[in-house]
Amino acid sequence: RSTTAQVWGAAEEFIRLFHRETPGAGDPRTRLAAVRAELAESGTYRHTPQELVHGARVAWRNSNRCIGRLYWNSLRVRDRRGLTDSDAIAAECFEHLREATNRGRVRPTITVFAPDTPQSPGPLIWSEQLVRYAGYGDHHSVTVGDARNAPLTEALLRLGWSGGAGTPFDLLPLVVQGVDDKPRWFDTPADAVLEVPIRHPDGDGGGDGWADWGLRWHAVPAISNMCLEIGGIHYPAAPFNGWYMGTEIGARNLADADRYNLLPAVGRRLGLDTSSDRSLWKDRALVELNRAVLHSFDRAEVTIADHHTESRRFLTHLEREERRGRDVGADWSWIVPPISGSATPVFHRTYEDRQVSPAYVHHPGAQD
Ligand code: HEM
Ligand code: NRG
Repeated sequence: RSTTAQVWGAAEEFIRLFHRETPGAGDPRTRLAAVRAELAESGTYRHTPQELVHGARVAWRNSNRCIGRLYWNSLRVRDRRGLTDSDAIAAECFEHLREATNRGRVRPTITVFAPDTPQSPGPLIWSEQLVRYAGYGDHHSVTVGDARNAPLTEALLRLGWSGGAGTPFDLLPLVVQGVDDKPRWFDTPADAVLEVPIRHPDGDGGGDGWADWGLRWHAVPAISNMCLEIGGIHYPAAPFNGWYMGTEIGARNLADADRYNLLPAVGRRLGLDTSSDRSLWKDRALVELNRAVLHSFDRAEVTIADHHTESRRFLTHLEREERRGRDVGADWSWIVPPISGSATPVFHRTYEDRQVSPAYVHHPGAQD
């Protein structure tokens, strides 16, 4: 836990940044005096709604692993700092999903729940994302579903969840731990989650039976296990979302050998020679799987970016920030897309990977 002196140091830096970057916010001195007094009195302080909005946006701007930062200043912020109980938090997470999904026109959104206080830690969302598919089996051999979520699936079964239908795409309940409470699980309402069936644009020319295969993915990636840190205040439950970049699904979630491991099946459907690495069947299967993902989201009219477009936007972001006199940190190994890296402009340069605040940070012990 942070000392009052540490909170004050971070608070002062943030309040100055907020006033520097917010036209009309005026001289920071009055606000700094008020924060100082509140801190001395209570050991914490409350952000104004405007400070919260700017803090959440700047935390996105400071996310070195994120290629999608061009639109950082239009993040929608849902202020739910009054909520500490798991049932109210779960209900607002589901409402977040509905609003962010927006029937396919995905809107970058964050919902901020109660912060840590000197009296007690804030609420915690155990689920890595608001929408996750079950992984059944044990850690070593997951037989059905998303192996990444096998630990969460097991935790849910221990908490009394009776399991899903046993398909590869069973929606897991959301696990929330309210303030002064144990973790509880909440079934995800069907109307809160939009999913996209995966088809290939060439129909059977892209290999037999994509339609009958039953592949799907959810429309909205909403990370729910990172802590939002603004000016020394920690918001441990602050789920946020943007839209997907196609490669996240087509080159990682469905393709990684320790996730859905679909490349061999795609290769066979395409009639490729899967007996030799040198036929580049994996590379060809990756391209076709990624074409299928982009095509399917387009067909369903759900927002998704391709990696070429999102890479160009990121360079625009770098230029724009530079013109504003701000350095942009970035982590090359996360920014460069997992396929065709060298065909995108983000590959051909280096970045400074400095950590600055406000920030989204992983809770200790959480998956990265
Ligand atoms: C990471 C794209 C919106 C914060 C990433 C990654 C991609 C990405 C491709 C790497 C993910 C991976 O390799 O697993 C996008 C796109 C967005 C978007 C296309 C569309 C608007 C946002 C928003 C926030 C955000 C709204 C926060 C407000 C982050 C953070 C990470 C990240 C913190 C690192 C996650 C980690 O460490 O596991 N983003 N993003 N992004 N993004 Fe974004
Ligand atoms: N790769 C993960 C999601 C990580 C964040 N990606 C975003 N974030 N696009 C996956 O589910 O595939 N976002 O806030 O839009």
